[in-house]
Amino acid sequence: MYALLRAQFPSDLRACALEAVATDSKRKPNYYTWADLEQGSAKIANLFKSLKIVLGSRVAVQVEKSPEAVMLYLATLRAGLVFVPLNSAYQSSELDYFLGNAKPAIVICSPANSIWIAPLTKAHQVQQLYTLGEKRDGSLLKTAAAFSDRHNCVLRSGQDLAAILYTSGTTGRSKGAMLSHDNLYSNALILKKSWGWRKADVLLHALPIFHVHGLFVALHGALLSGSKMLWLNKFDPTVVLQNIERASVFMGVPTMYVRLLDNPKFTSRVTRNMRLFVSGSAPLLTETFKQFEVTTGKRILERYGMSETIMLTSNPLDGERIAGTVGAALPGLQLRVMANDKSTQTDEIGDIQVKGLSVFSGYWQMPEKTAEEFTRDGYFKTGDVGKIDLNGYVSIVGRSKDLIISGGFNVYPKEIESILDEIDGVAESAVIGVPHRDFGEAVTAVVVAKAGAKLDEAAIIASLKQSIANFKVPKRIHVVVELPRNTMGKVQKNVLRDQFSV
Ligand code: MCA
Ligand code: AMP
Repeated sequence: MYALLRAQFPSDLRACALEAVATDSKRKPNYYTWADLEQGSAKIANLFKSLKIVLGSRVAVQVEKSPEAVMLYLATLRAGLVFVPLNSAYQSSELDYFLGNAKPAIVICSPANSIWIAPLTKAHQVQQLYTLGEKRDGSLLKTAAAFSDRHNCVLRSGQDLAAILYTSGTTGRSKGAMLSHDNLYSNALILKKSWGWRKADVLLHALPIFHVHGLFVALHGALLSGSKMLWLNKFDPTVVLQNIERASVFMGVPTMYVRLLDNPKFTSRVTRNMRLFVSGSAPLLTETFKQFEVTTGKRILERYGMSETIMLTSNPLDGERIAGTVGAALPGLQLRVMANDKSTQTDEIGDIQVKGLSVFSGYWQMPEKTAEEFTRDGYFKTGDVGKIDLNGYVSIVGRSKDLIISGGFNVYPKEIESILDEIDGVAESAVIGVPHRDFGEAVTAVVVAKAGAKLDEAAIIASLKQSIANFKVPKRIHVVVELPRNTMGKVQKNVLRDQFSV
């Protein structure tokens, strides 16, 4: 993958590849040339090579977003190792699971977290732990500095693993989606063509880089086109607005668009140089799509994808972008909607299944789970429910998986329910997503107290914040006498959603 990206770098490596925009107005931007990316990643790749670990070993990375984190990603590919990005919000029990499952040879964490991650790496017999901070601090860069800035990319086959992306599971256990170099490259190439990427583009990159959206869709697009990036370590509408006039492409989750539209300075004037706004990871409300068009005179291009498949469908670059749809299947991908074991008719609702070049090979170390998620004829069951119209546009109308998407992050109710059920005084719980103006859906818990026990919402929320990533913590906890159940004894989450949606 690295060699293919590298082949598209501009011939003049002294050109600016990435401008790290200062989020603090007193600080100056930092400029990184293409040569900086090449040489910085070479040093880290040479450091990894010196460790003499087996090709295909995992490199688990939980760091804050920074240009050096991009070099670390590129270095992992160059060294023939497998990149395992982890959400920077994950806490100790979550990391313990990922390290136990991925069994990485190398872990890189932020300097601040090393105090609690170091004992975990010991427990999981991780060979090497390095730290990498947002300000070029930490042991990784210090150690890599002694190595050569030239490195011959280790050749891997297209089927070899390039990355494992953890995605939550319906049973509460996260599953590692295994993505090969071919999966990554084929999708990047298709998106480059479909979205008309060109060298003159400037990508305003404000997404996190521990997920498919920011790491593959956005970053690969720019690297594969030799396009410059304006790099924001965090999404901040004010900083986006200060820089948007210098950009031509922006990618975001719907929450980011809602927040931009809330800012009176977001106008057709500041967005006049932009040629492409892409939205994905969660449903974009028709209302947001329309308000965006009224405000900027431009239509957001909505697309649909998954960690297991990278991008599957896209509204067209040229042609009608239709609100409430995610566009047609991308070239190289077969998408069908199934009901009662048959392909549906036009506009008939059913389960979305996909097959194609970017579809993963399975879940890391979970052959049974993998077998369950593929049909006999090799289609992956997405767990999304949708329909296809006469023109081939796909609409997602729901999910067959019990999943909440909050601000573009996935939360599986089962995981939160298991944690709530362990709390003193909780007899049982149900976790649902309710509509939320900012996050699209808000994680909400409904709990039943044990006889005689008193439950305190604020205390439960505070204790959850100590143990799980913040975005998973319910925004509200409602205490009820009993949970509504159907005749089979199953909790009726739809009843709870109606009751607790405000
Ligand atoms: C932050 N908080 C959240 C979320 N993010 N709560 C619920 N859902 C969230 N997504 C918490 C914070 O910890 C804080 O809690 C409070 O909410 C307010 O935080 P705020 O400062 O407003 O949040 P933020 O730091 O500005 O983050 C919002 C965000 C972020 C920028 C929208 O959530 C984000 O970067 N989302 C993008 C996710 C993404 O890249 N998804 C792609 C997945 P407290 O007040 O208690 O401290 S890839 C994928 O899905 C597929 C492949 C695809 O199709 O792309
Ligand atoms: P992840 O597990 O983080 O890769 O999330 C993938 C899921 O995000 C998909 O299965 C969909 O449910 C959802 N998703 C991604 N893009 C869209 C979109 N444009 N509209 C609706 N849902 C989406």
